[in-house]
Amino acid sequence: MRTQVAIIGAGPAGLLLGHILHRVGIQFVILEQKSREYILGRIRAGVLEQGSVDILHELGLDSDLAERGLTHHGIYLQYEGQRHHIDFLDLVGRTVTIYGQQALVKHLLAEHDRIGSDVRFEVDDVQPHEVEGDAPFVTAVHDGEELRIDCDFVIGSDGYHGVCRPAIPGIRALERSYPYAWLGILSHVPPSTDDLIYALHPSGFAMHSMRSLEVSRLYLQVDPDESIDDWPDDRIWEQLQLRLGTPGWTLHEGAISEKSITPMRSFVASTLEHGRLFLAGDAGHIVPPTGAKGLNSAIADVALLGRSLVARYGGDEGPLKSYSRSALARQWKVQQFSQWMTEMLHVHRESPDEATRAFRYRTQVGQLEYTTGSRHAQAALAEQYAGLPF
Ligand code: FAS
Ligand code: PHB
Repeated sequence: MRTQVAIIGAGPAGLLLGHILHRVGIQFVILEQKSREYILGRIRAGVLEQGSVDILHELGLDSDLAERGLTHHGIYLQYEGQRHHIDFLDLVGRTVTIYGQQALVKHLLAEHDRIGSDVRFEVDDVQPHEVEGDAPFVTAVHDGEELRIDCDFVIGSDGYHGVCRPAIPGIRALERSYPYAWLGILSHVPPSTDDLIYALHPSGFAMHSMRSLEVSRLYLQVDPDESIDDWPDDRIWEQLQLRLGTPGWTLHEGAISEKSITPMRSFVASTLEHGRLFLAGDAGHIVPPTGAKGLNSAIADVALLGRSLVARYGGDEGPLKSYSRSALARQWKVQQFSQWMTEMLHVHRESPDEATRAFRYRTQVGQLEYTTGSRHAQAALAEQYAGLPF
């Protein structure tokens, strides 16, 4: 078959790009290795930047978001038993919206079904070919049938473990890992807070987020090699109560419906392009979730890439030629913010020397005291958390 753009991966990046192309009549196909049920069941991010909300609105894809999203004016930073509100709306005139990635993927896919998009699930052995030339193609196996899809462009929105990044010769990745992980739970109990709480505690980082006014999403810092089997529900709640507790405040507990441990690492590819192949989202970069930037970075890439492809089909090659450089420049600013939030809020146990660990912890308390005491520092956090311009 022939199409104009072959999109590999039906995560938020691939699904959103398909909608951008559809609006201007650019043909595409989306090839996904997992089943429809699998991608609809993935529980991941929970916060949309203002820019992400704006692009969904611009594309007419925000009806569910408008109904179920929760607008938050800021976050709380907590340390040494004190909880401080950072008011984004007051500081930078922007807000964030709590809206689970699972709900976003479900809505984007339902809209593809409604417009009759060609989205294929359980596709195996997807491979891009001849992307250096002007007639690339993709091969794959679907329902036992070998596919060849001739196209103008191949988009690798196939995530960190995808096939597209490795298809770029000589590509390098700058990366780092963190000596801790996040244990996340979903609990069917109304949130005990209005805005998200990020807490530094001597026992470790903890966070109170949410998915709705009925469902709470909470996280605990754990060691990267820990097993979820070592964390029965009562131990999870005991640590959440310890790390999030403040005088006069109650953390309401409930049944835990999902729990998992996610490692924390960062990586950025040296390029997001090779000939007619372009990478977007986790295929090109990942960040630790502390700054709520993973999903939003994928959306930012796709907003830029989508506009660049539309310009290219309109005869202007400029935006597409600068896509990789522009997207990576924005991503490095996101990386430094995510690293800053992560290192400020997690307990660092790497050093065997207790005095070194104590010194590190006190400098983090100093960072938090400066940030919560300075309107300028708060504005810098607000500007980055609510989202840099696309
Ligand atoms: P995705 O990984 O979502 O999608 C890629 C798609 O490509 C997948 O569906 C995959 O099956 C498919 N694919 C891969 N290889 C393929 C192949 N060879 N052929 C066909 N299809 C292929 N971000 C936050 O902001 N906050 C969070 O709290 C947060 N928590 C996370 C927890 C976990 C466990 C993980 C893994 C990520 C988390 N993230 C979080 C980051 C996450 O939200 C990503 O940034 C987001 O999913 C990126 O979207 P995509 O780039 O579309 O990649
Ligand atoms: C979430 O709700 O899953 C969430 C929110 C903010 C973060 C990370 C995760 O920084």
